[in-house]
Amino acid sequence: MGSLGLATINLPKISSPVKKPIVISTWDSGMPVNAEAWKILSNQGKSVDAVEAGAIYIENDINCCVGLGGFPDRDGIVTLDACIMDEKANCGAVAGLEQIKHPISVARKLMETTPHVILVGAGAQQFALENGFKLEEKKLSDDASKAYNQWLIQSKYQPEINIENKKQNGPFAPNFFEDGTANHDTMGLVAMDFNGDLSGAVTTSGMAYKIHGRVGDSPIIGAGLFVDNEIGAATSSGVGEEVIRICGTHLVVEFMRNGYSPEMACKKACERIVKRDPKKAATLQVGFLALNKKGEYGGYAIQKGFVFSVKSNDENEIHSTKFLI
Ligand code: SD4
Repeated sequence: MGSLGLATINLPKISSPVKKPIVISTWDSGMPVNAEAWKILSNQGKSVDAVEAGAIYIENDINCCVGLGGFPDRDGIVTLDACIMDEKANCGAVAGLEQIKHPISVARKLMETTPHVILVGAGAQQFALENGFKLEEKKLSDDASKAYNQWLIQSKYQPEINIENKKQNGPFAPNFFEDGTANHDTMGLVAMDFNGDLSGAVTTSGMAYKIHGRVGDSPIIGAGLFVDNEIGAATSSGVGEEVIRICGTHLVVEFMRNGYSPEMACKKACERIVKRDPKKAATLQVGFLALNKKGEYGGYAIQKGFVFSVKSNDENEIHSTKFLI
């Protein structure tokens, strides 16, 4: 009984319905990636299958800077990073993988058939070959080769902010400039399926002209990708070293656990990077993208220009994020 002697009525809590299935991915190049993932999600398939399918799609595109069509390191070698994580926190990753077309599927194979989480370099390639993946020719795509030869003239490692977004002729136009500067369209995607289960995948050739052997955030669980099926999932793009320093996507998920919306959680992670070294942060880009268990999503970036793609039953769009600087 209440203080006025009235019976207390337990009103039902009003909450918006969970938006599912849904897939969100980095950059405008995420649109066809989402479409591929959607084929699985819309048929009540599993989110882990959907994110892998999306990553495979973009790894297949030789004109895109993910996968073997990507830009090389400073020694002229394309080395690939990828990871995948499912709703049970199973995860697998490969780093510095050469001459294998689908690093995301090698990562999944590792996740599903071994007790390990990360394989690197020659060991990752050996594992891929032992599991039936084909060794591809050691060759740069025409675009990558032109850009690399141009870059060699100055040989300066200087990641360009948002180069992914500066392409003039559509998502899959050549991703480099006259002077050979280029970054990469890291593809990170997170999805929730019909059951409400979350998964994520990331695939990239990493920062162009990196030191041979350098590993970015993309294949590091908790940096480039994190999934907690109780809370949400997050992925990142941009200068990987900055993301690794703050365990970026794990941090984003923890902020969501503490009640922040996906957008605010991404914002707070960006602030963490800027706070450490504001001067340096002004020269680089990092963007985060997050999805929570309600199907709410959001992103935030250090600089202007980070965009992401969303596909659900009522949306098929590119969104730009807010930014700090
Ligand atoms: C890396 N985070 O290797 C990646 C690069 C990237 O869009 O996201 N480019 O550090």
